[in-house]
Amino acid sequence: MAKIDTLIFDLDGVIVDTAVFHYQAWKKIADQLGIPFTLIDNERLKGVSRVVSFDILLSLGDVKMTEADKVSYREQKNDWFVELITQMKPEDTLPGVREFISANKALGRKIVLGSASKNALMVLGNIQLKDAFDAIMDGNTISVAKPDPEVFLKGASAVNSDAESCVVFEDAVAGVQAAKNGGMYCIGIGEPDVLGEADWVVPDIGSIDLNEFESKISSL
Ligand code: B16
Ligand code: MG
Repeated sequence: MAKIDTLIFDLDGVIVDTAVFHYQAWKKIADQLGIPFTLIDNERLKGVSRVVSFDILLSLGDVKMTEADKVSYREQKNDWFVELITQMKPEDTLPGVREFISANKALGRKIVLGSASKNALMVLGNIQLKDAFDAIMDGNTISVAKPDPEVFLKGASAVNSDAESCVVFEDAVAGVQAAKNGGMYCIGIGEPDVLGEADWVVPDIGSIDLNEFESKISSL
């Protein structure tokens, strides 16, 4: 039995609702390129890096382009995304997240970020939550995209924890797979029919009952 001492949070779709901003920015690129792109297609882009996201988008329309053109489309998408996140405020933190983090910090647990985003620090700065984290792993500190477990394993090791002592909170299929590939207990944030590989699926952090959470993790 492992004692859970570390909680690793994904950012987009778990702490803040920036998943919708990613979708809006990619949708503009898709429209420019004449690629059909729906919210269902967007599930495949969640949690994966910007480079992989654009390759998936291009594959949806069977569009090919040079590497130089890819770079400029990715930059354009990021400019639109950054425009949206610069407006973010502490009130944009998803309901219950601050309280859940505080309650777990009070129990002595380490709080870690495990995000694929290169914009994670900007988002955490804008919502004024950066100081709550004992370690931050993001798109600038990792080399392989989810579903590879690198981001979570590096996060665990940054706070001297190991995989069996961590719980990961993830909203993306690729992120749930990354947590499971790393040997970690994973709480899916979203729909059970999308995140079926997670150990427990809840609609959002705010709906997690603390007693139920303690009872689940104490039996691991
Ligand atoms: P950026 P997460 C991920 O963040 C997003 O879910 C994914 O849609 C995005 O492509 C990726 O970050 C890269 O983001 O373009 O800002 O570097 O969910 O892992 O926190
Ligand atoms: Mg996410």
